Amino acid sequence: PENQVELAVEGMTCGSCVSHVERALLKVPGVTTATVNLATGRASVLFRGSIASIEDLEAAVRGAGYEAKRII
Ligand code: 9UX
Repeated sequence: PENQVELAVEGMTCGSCVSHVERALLKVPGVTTATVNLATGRASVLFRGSIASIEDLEAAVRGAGYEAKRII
């Protein structure tokens, strides 16, 4: 089954930042969809909960150079 989570992403200032975060999330095994909104600073992620954890998602965002916190 797929899980959905919203992350608050801090530190994005341009459209390329959005691409960086989306790519980082999509590289995490189990992630199927990652949509990042620059204006709201939010990332919506669909992932297979048996493969990826929310911690994995947060770590990926941080690894790309941004801060992430679960909000929903
Ligand atoms: Mo350009 Mo957005 O360095 O960080 S990708 S401002």
